[in-house]
Amino acid sequence: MTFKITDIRAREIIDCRGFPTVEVDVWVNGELCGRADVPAGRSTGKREAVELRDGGKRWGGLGTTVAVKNVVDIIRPALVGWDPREQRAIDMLLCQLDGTKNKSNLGANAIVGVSLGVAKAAAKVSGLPFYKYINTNAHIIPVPLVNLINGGKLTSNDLEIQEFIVMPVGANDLKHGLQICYEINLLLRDLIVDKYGKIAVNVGDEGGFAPPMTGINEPMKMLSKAVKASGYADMIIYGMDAAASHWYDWDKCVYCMEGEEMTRDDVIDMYVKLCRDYPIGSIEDPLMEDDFEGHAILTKKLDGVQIVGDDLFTTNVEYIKRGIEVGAGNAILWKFNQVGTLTEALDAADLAYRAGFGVQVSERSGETEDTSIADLSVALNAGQIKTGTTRSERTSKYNQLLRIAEELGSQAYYPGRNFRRPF
Ligand code: 2PG
Ligand code: MG
Repeated sequence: MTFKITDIRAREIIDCRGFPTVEVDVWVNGELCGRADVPAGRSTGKREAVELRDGGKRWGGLGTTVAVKNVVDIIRPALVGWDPREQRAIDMLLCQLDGTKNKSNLGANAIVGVSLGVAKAAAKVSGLPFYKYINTNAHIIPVPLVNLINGGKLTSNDLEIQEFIVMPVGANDLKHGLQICYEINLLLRDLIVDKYGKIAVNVGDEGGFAPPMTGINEPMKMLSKAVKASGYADMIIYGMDAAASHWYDWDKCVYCMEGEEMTRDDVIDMYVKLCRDYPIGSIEDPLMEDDFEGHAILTKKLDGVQIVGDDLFTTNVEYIKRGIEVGAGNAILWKFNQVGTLTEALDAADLAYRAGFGVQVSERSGETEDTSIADLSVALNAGQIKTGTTRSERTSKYNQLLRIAEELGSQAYYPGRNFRRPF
């Protein structure tokens, strides 16, 4: 049977923040086969592929009608007639059509929607679940990194560090792990209400609480209090996304926390002390995104702790290579829209694995009900996923993972403490 893309349609839809984003439909042999929504970041790295926004008055300048038009007028005519299973060739063609290094011509939001939509259409015509189409050996159900306390750009509080996370590494499986994390979340809620009042349990962009805290000690103290109260302390390790570029003063070249200016050495000392005080398993973007050398120093100092590059690597082989060469970090954050096509993002994961780096699949702070990253985390056998706490655009990913785990049955493997290197 031959399969040919017969149409590609696109529209502007609304993401979880109420911002417009792009949705792409890929039709094969006259039938709608693949639909993909494009996520969007807010605490973005400066080396990410560029999403096209309309500017002007409409929707505060955030409109995506130009990106939608690029899909329909430029990409569609180039892809009609292609077999959707030719993912690499199609993605390379998308890069060619764009012609820039950072996808700023057609827009990464146009390109990523088509790339993912094509992959989902190919899975459908192949008669396979999406995760299985990407990898027949997909069987690892990831450990969730549940960010219970939110700060940084994802909230309206003054907490410098973006995400304080629990990882249920001692759980039997994902279902058990989620139960543990959400029980801790309930206890944390009570502690926050007691100390800051009920207004403090409003949530941030990724569904974690956003109380009026600052610094690193106050949130860690309260989080560990909730963990202890839950009785699950021996099953939990902590993670964080420091997103340090966003509390770095780029003019003065210092880090700023709780009104104090800190040098790189001060910040490194802060993490070393923190790792002595708490079982910390994972720190993302601990230093600003240009400091590969500092990341290398910290990775060495915190032997055994996962150091994840998000803004540092932007899921891009060029920067991951640099990180591998100098020993900056030992894991990548994997966000396919940072680089713009699925193929390039899969290459980034391959490169990371070959260098012994971990791969943490991640949401964006702007998500929709599209659950593709759940499937992709299993397809990559990544062993870990960061996809928020409450709010349906987050929990929908966990729910999809629970369905996949059920489908895989006894083949499913939850890596627990081996989340960084599940094999
Ligand atoms: C991050 C992400 C997601 P954003 O920094 O890791 O948690 O945020 O999508 O805004 O870049
Ligand atoms: Mg990050």
